[in-house]
Amino acid sequence: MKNTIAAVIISISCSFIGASAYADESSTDSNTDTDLPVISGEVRKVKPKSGKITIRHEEIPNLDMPRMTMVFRVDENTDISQFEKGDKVKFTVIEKDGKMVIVTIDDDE
Ligand SMILES: [Cu+2]
Repeated sequence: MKNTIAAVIISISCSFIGASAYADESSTDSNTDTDLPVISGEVRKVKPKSGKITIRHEEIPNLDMPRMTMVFRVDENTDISQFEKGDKVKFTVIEKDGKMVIVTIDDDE
């Protein structure tokens, strides 16, 4: 739960700063059961059998990560076989046991 506390502190400090880059994301606490920011990215490589997908991603505010290309994990319930190199995607991601695990991923249409 330390991450939750940190996230709350970050959003509080952002609202004090006012015109921050995260202002839009922090206002999306609507009717979803999670307030994870949705990240845009482009697929570089997919390994469906091992549950790994390489994405060139934009900034990830909840992981305090700048834009980069990296490998993400998906759990066994997430089918990534539909994706291929060059696909534009939108996804949410958490850190779990030191690994970046995708929670949701969809085509960016
Ligand atoms: Cu990254």
